[in-house]
Amino acid sequence: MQRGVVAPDGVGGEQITGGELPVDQVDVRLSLPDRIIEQDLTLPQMLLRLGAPTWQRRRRGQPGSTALRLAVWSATLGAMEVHLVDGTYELFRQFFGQPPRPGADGAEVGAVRGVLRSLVGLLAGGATHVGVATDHVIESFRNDLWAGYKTGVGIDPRLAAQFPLLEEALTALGLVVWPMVELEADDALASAAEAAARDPAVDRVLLCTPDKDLAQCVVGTRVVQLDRRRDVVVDEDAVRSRFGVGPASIPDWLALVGDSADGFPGLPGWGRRSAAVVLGHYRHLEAVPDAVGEWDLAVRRSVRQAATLAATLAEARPAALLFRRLATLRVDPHLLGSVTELTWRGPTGAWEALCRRLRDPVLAERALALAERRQTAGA
Ligand SMILES: [Mn+2]
Repeated sequence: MQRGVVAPDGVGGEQITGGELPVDQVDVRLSLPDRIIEQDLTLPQMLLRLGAPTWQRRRRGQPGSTALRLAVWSATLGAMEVHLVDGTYELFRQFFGQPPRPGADGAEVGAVRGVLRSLVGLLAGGATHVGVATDHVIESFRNDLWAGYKTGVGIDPRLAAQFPLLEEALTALGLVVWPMVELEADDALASAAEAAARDPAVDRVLLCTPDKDLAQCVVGTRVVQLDRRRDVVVDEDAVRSRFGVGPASIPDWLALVGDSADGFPGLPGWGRRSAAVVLGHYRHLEAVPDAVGEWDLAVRRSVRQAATLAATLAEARPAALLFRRLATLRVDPHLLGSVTELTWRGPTGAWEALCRRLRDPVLAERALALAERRQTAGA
């Protein structure tokens, strides 16, 4: 695997490892892949497209951050990344973010078109291995475990009707799609992430969703979450600073705090902070003693109403364990065999007809041209 090298002016091929280095002293042309040069981007835009992990808004303007980003980026260049996209989230996001738009047959297609445009943008930005998970039906095995778990009831019919079209459209674009029925899209993302991370050729797995459920799948800087809307990468350190616990404790944390989006309440009185302090120490629910007198002294002192919380947990333990089961993503070892299955090789023969249904010839052309450029570059 070829690694990129960033060369400061006049010092050919030298790797930057730190220190201050103004952007205008770096000859980035030396090591950029063609796909990035073609687009005539500024350096920050290139870094963003290449997915340099530290390129986050909150770092902007920090002293030394340019050199740091360059060093990280040079390590990332040429690296193999796998993008696992939450199709359900993308469809909701586009539905509420795009004006309505009828397709050729009069049916609403605005959200599907928005997702396709967004994903063609992801490919144009350099993504090579992509899989998309959707909730073919919103209901899953979790609805049998808890009556209040989220269902498809109340979803705008103009949104619900676009799910089958989305799956068809993504397939036509040439992407791998996992339409989930018994398990949810979240479970598919967890399954694919685990399979991809096992492959030593993979440098980084990006779970493209801001959903906090997926924080349990984050591993170091190798399996991370990417919030595409805000351009924020969440690695294991970021999970810890956001939730106060590591990825392994996220299902326990969600069980105590609850998840209104998924439809379970958590335990009364327990909040983000108390869950973080208690699970930060004990990691899992089973390890938290029933009697507050047996709690670690520092933990007892740093949560308010410790006695009440301990009593609530002692009494509602079966419910807490059930909620944790709901919050725990289920890995299907057969979902993804090899990451090479996820290589994007361009649209299928159904693509142009599909874009005619969406009344979007520009999108059709963009994906076809991109595929052609890839083929030329790879030949
Ligand atoms: Mn979720």
